[in-house]
Amino acid sequence: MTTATPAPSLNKFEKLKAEKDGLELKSEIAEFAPKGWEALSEEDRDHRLKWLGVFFRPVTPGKFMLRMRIPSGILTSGQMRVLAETVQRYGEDGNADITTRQNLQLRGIHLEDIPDIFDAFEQAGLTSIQSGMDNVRNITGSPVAGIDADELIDTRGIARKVQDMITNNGEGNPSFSNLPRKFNIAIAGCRDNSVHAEINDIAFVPAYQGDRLGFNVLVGGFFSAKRCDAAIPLNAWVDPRDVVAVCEAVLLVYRDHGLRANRQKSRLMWLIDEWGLDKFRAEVEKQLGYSFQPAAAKDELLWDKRDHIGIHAQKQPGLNYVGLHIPVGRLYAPDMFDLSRIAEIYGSGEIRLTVEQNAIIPDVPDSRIAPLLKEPLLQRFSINPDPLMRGLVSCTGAQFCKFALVETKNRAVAMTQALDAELVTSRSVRIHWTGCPNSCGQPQVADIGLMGTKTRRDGQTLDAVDIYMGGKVGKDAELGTCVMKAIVCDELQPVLRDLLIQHFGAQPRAGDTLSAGITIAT
Ligand code: SRM
Ligand code: SF4
Repeated sequence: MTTATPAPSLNKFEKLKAEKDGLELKSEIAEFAPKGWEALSEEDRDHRLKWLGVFFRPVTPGKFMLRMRIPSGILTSGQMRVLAETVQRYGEDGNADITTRQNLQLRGIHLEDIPDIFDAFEQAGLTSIQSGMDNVRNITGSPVAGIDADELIDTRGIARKVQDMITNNGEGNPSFSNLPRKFNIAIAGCRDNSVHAEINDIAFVPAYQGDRLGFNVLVGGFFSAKRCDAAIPLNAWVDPRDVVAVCEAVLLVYRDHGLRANRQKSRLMWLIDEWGLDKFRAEVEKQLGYSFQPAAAKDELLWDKRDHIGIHAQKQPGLNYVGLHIPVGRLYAPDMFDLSRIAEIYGSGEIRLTVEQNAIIPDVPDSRIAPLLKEPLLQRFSINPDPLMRGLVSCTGAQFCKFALVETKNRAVAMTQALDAELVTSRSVRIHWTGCPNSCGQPQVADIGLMGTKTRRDGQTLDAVDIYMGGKVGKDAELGTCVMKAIVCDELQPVLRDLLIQHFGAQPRAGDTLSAGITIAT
């Protein structure tokens, strides 16, 4: 396959990629790692290493982050143990975070240890290859694929094959290492759109064509600081066996024709805008070598989104999956060892991750539920969290991310605990925090989304958030919009309290009174 032709006016990143493919660092790492991070060129340190999934963190220089690839968020207890050992042995002040793409990021890693860590990953069937910069991100799929009693299509194998195609079975694939920008793929096999199909560059959602079950294809969904758009129908129906080929064709069209001059206008939707959907579709068909069948008239996303927390009967009689709430996805090495142990003792040795940054233990026999519930880990990783904590999601924020305008994870947990303590809420409310307009914490899909910003008052710069509302997930998903600007973080809790009371049926606990009301149009 040929590689992309760079656009005539090359921006900094196009130049960087044209000068040297980030994947080349793979064969060089054994040589440069022992010299330490200070010896690296700025381009390799800050950017090219991300082709190997190794992220320099300017907030904690010398302590790198490793972003894995875990298709559908499914890993074995053995793999989780290798990741736990990595954090324990090599992570200085290390931890791992479950991400909003059903993935894991490990922290506190020194460059010198990366070759040994990669050897351990290879032996365990793990990879972090091509997980950052202008590459395809973790492939998301239903977290209960293969075990959901109401599943339509088991998407596990498809997601894995898509990853293998993109990464050349984890070896690294120069065919897809120079995309115009990042690229997100989601594959939904269940009725509840558990992958947020609407916010991916390509998404496959289940749909019947006559009596044949396959997928309708959506394209162009994305969030960026400048623009956010839900994916639009490509008017194509795809047999499950053709998903890999369709992903490959779309990626090749995007690679070879995607806009590269301005990185703020490089995501797939910008190409679709420029060409129009009909031309885009025709180019993908040309690449595929056949015409798409038109989309099925309706898709099968008929349910509200589930969060998978709690105990749920599987399609396999006598077995259950148990969803554990992991507050804002934060794990430490002992937690990871414990999850591995629990998955082996009570389940089949498998662990699954969700886009809500939680974990699922599948295949727990009815008879093993009671002893599992007595495990000390379940005191912290509850199967029945408080209603507001249950729907909490947060991006990394200022603790590790240089783009962050505010601290997110710790603040999110503290404020949510306080709100759960002062309010009685009969339903879970999905509150998503994101530290900056890049929207990694997906505030636009939330009931209440909080996007970090700064505001000036009395000559001081203060941490603040813009508030989003109206995000609808599951069937008929819609993106939320900004309803309030620059609420100072120190004054946010009463504002959230009022929103929860006015819009989500929360009640003050006995003895509390309503604070001065805030009214907003949503
Ligand atoms: Fe993100 C960049 C973290 C999901 C949109 N994102 C970053 C970086 C790499 C910036 C950096 O170098 O510091 C962040 C790393 C911080 C760190 O140390 O953890 C980062 N993004 C994350 C994660 C970890 C948030 C989380 O806590 O879960 C998620 C990792 C997913 C994964 O496993 O691969 C993450 N990022 C997302 C999502 C949500 C999604 O995919 O559903 C989005 C919005 C959807 C989208 O991309 O269309 C998202 N991240 C961005 C953007 C804006 C992209 C754009 O087109 O402008 C950036 C900045 C960029 O790429 O220039 C960004
Ligand atoms: Fe960092 Fe901003 Fe993404 Fe949060 S939203 S992880 S602060 S880039």
